[in-house]
Formats: sequence, structure tokens, C-alpha cells
Amino acid sequence: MISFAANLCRLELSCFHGGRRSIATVISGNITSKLVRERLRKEVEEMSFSGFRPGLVVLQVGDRDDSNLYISTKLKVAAQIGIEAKHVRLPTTATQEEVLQHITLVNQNPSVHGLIVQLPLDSVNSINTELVTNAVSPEKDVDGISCENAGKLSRGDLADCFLPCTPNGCMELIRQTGVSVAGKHAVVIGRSKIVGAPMHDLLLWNHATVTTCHSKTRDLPEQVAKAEILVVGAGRADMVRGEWVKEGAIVIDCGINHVPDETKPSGKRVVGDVHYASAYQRAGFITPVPGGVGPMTVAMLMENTVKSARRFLQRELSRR
Ligand code: NAP
Ligand code: LUD
Repeated sequence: MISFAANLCRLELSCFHGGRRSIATVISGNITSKLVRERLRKEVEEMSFSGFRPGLVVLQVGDRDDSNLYISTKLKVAAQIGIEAKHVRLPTTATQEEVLQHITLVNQNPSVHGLIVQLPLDSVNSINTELVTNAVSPEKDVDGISCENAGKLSRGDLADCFLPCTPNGCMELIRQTGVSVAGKHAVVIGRSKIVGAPMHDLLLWNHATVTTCHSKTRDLPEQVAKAEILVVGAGRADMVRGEWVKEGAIVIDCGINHVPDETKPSGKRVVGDVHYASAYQRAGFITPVPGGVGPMTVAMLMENTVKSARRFLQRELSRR
């Protein structure tokens, strides 16, 4: 764990203070991820004897603007840490067979320790995403979304798998608050394979009592009101209103939504799934968007890649 409080922007003491309720402490993903990246840079330096470097491949199908942005950030951060990262981009015309062939090649390449398939797949052909993500060798699945890694996480074998980057990043941000997760009532909104479902599992095995909500959940505000820890990954701009939030709760917002904004040169801006201005008035701790979960997703991918490279070195040493 990184030193607690280094990344907390404590504008006022949270919760009740002298009878007066005050505003939230902001948990910065930019600062926390910087600490993680700096630690990883040193670790990579230490393992870089005789030219060894951790290797990462990011496989993309198509040309989505958002994927291009996320991948360029991943490549830049990898380079800063000393990870040899390669971007493989297949055209939108790529077939499922071609994607699987590329995955097999990377699986067999001993200089690559991590492989992620950036989602969603942007193809004119019908490609089974589940089949593709499961083709990644579990020991290189630094995204932590193959059935094998997800299964281990769901059964609580956390030390024996790669933890998915976004939920793992959320856990790191929750740890930054110094609040113990054990015994807390946590509510997760969303049940996707990369955010909601693994977030539920991680909170559960960190001993929270967890409720997971989705599009069929009745009375979302009622569920949210019970959350001492709230993690939102729904993809709905400003959906969670501050009035729903329990006083003093930890609010982690995974959402990345583009909304029109005429005051910006691009004509749009990024907002989360939580209505920040109102939630800020009630939460104890809150993550901003941008600068919250996003940078942690990237940092945790690097952490998994370095972990995979270390495991590779250990296997090599034990063979000799
Ligand atoms: P997803 O696959 O579309 O899943 C969204 C989930 O939210 C689904 O489980 C869906 O329920 C649920 N949901 C949708 N509308 C809802 C509503 N009105 N009430 C309650 N639940 C609702 O999306 P995702 O990949 O998990 O991503 C979610 C958000 O996080 C997006 O904004 C995405 O851009 C962002 N994201 C951010 C990061 C990061 O690093 N910051 C990483 C990944 C994703 P059903 O299952 O019933 O459909
Ligand atoms: N697929 C991801 N698809 C999309 N935000 C990311 C992401 C960086 N297989 C697979 O990387 O983990 C993944 N594995 N994802 N995502 C989203 C998701 C995937 C999201 C945000 C960021 C990666 C990021 O750097 C910045 C921030 O929040 O401050 C900038 C946000 C902006 O758009 O300006």
C-alpha cells in the first residue's frame, strides 16, 4: 500500500465537525497513480539486469477514438516505467480467426509478459469477445478478465490471479482513505466483466457486505443510500445524485462519459456517473472525473505487467 493521505486533498474535515456537516475529501487518482508508477519504475530498474525488460502487448481491433486515447496513455506510461510496450492494431475488417492467430503468436512469445485486448472490439465482422479474451494465456492476462483469473477472484484466491485493473485501482483509492473495508456495506452499480462484477468480488473478499445493482435494480436511490462505500460503473452521465448518497460515504466514480459543452474548444467534456457537485456536499471521500479511477486503471495494468515479468523470471531461475 502507498503512504496514506499523500494524495488526499483535504479541503475540509469530512463528515460532521463541530455540529457542521462539511464537504468531501477528494481522492486523487493522478497523485496515487504517480506514486505507483514511481515505485514500479524503481522495481523495473532493479530487474533490468542483462537488458531484461518487462514486455506488454496491447492488441486493438479497429480505430475507436476513446481506445486510441487510452492506448496512447498506456504506451506512454509503460515507456516511463521501463516496460517494453507494443501496440498491435488490426483493421476493422479483421476476422475472429485473425485476432485469435495474433493472440496465439503473443502467447508463444517469451519476451512478452502481458497481453491485453482493448475493448470494445471495433470490427465489421462478428467477433466473440468472450472467446477472444479467453484465448489470452492466463499467465499473461494482465487485464485479469479471462475465465481462469475471474474464477479465482470470485472464489477469493486473490493472491493467485491477476486482478482486473479498474477494480484493483478502485481498491487502491479506497485504501488511500484509511477507512477499513471489513464489515462495511458496499454498493456497486454495474455488473460488467471489467468493472462491476470483479469490483463486487474484490470488495467481498476484502470483507465488505456487498450489494450489486444493475439496470433492472428497483429503486436505485434506496440502495445507494445504504452504501458506506459506493462504486459506480454504469456509463450514465451524472446518474447518481448527491441527495442519494449517505453522509460521509466513500464514493468511487468509474464513469467516463462525454457530454456536450460549448465552452470547450472540443465542444464536449468528460463527466463521471456521479453528479460530482452534489455528491461532493455529502460524501466523506470522492474521486474526481477525470483524474480519479482512469489513471489508476493504467497504473494497475503496469503493476500486473511487472508482476507477470517477475513471475517469468522466477520460473526461468527455478528451471536452471
Ligand atoms: P457496461 O459494460 O456498459 O456495463 C454497465 C453496467 O451498468 C451494466 O451492468 C448495466 O446493467 C449497468 N447499468 C446501466 N445503466 C444502469 C442504470 N440506469 N441503473 C443501474 N445500472 C445500470 O460498461 P462498463 O464497461 O462496465 O463501463 C461502465 C462505465 O465505466 C463507462 O462509463 C466506462 O467508460 C467506464 N469505465 C471506466 C474505466 C476507467 O478506468 N475509469 C474503466 C472501464 C470502464 P445491465 O448489466 O443490467 O445491463
Ligand atoms: N479494455 C479497458 N476498455 C475501456 N482516463 C481502459 C480507460 C484510461 N480490455 C480492456 O483501459 O482496462 C481496460 N481493459 N479500459 N479504460 C476504459 C476501459 C478496456 C479509461 C480511462 C483512462 C483507460 C484514462 O486515462 C483519464 C482520466 O480519467 O483522468 C482521461 C479521461 C479522458 O477521457 O480525458
